[in-house]
Amino acid sequence: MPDIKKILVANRGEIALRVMRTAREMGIATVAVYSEADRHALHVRYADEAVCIGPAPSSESYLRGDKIIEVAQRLGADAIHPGYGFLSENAGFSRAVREAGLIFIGPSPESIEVMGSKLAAKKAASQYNIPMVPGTEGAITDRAEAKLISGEIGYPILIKASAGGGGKGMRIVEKPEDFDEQMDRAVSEAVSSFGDGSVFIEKYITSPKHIEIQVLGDQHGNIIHLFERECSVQRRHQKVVEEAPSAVLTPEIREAMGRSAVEVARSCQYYGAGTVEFIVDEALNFYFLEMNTRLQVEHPVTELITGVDLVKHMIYVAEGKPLALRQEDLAIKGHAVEVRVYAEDPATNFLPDVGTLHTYVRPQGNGVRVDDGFEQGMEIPIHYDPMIAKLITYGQDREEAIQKMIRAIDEYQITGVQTTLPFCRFVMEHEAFRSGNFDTHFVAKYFTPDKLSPTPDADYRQVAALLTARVLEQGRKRAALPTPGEAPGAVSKWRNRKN
Ligand code: MV4
Repeated sequence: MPDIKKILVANRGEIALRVMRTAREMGIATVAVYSEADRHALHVRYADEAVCIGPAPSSESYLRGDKIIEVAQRLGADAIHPGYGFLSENAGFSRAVREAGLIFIGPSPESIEVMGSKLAAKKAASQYNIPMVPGTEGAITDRAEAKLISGEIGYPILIKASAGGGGKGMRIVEKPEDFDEQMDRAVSEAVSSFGDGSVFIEKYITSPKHIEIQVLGDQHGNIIHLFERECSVQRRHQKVVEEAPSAVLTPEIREAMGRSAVEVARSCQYYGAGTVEFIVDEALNFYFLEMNTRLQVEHPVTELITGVDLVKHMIYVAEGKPLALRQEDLAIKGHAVEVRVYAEDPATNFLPDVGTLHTYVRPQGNGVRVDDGFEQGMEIPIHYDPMIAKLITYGQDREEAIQKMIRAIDEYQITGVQTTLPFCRFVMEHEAFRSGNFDTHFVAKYFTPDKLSPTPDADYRQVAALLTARVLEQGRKRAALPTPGEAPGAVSKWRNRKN
């Protein structure tokens, strides 16, 4: 394949800028596409050329693969980078890009398809020696048999939708008596959300950490990993804080997870950048859950601890070049932490708070990286994800990275919208986070809005928060949504290992 000379970035915001910056460093021209809501966006200004592709709703702009391919062809781009979200994990788009004679900077449509189905992914992975949570082998067809298997696995079990994602279509079953009811719910939720009622069963790991491995493959069968990211601090399946490396992995487990992740990638002949997601229990047993076939939001922490520009290598391998990195040359140096700064109000149960950035002053200095797509005076559109920025700090060790993060959060000046910065500061200061002794229940277990340092209009906010919390609580009771959590006072055994 020829070298890429011009890349169209089929995305917006910080990730569009992130990709264009590396393209520019490589002497590659850039094309931005944008919606009517993004006319003044930074990614539009940064690009060498920019084309409006439609109205604000993403279904009429950033999800219009046909229009985007047409623009690429008309402007003579030879490749498309999809970023994350939008069309990034759409096998049909990746196929259409290729059929149009363009390079898709990402994996093959076949890899995307296999990993897009949890059952297909597990089936592919089962051909290799990859640890997986005990459970049913395929989709459940015989309920009596499924109940029997659940008894053998031992309750609690988890029913998962094969087409599910982001925690959607998941049901915990605590005891055999609840099996039928939860199964009915899981199937009907899977049908209504994904149009696919296939579900399977796994043992429910009650207090897991979410640890994922970054992988990178070329089109010649070479696959490497770039160590782990710890992403356990989430709320409602939305990651809030990510870091690399994990505070609890030993070098041996790290290596075993890395090897397993490479095998998962191999099981679908993966090339490009990808992420293999594991859950890790308190005894540090790890289990493969799923694979994300895109560049992830939190990729910068991996870049900081490895010194590798992931987008640059995505471009190389998309050109058909062999991997320019060898596993044995990679090592972890230092520690990186990322927090996601959202235009959401932590005092009102994280309701989106979009509006104009009246003040917007980024933190700076040693060890601070800000990936964002906004400037002071700009408006955050309501049409898209309300993430304002990713704030990433890097230090010689975990303590230093966290101290830099607290300093950077305090330097960050944002007015006009409420942000998750005070919440991120709460996490950074929390004893459980500091010790490494935390799991995916961190936010549910420890966070209430009264834990935030007071802001000038705290009184007003607290009243609003109480009202909102009450309304949401009523809503949750009505919908009888599961609130996965562990027994109050349960003691977790995570230890912050110093490697
Ligand atoms: C699990 C699990 C416990 N046991 N599977 C949530 C989203 C999807 N990626 C998988 N998820 C989980 N699968 C078994 N067998 C707990 C979760 C889970 C979770 C995983 C990672 C990060 C945050 C989470 C929050 C709740 C549940």
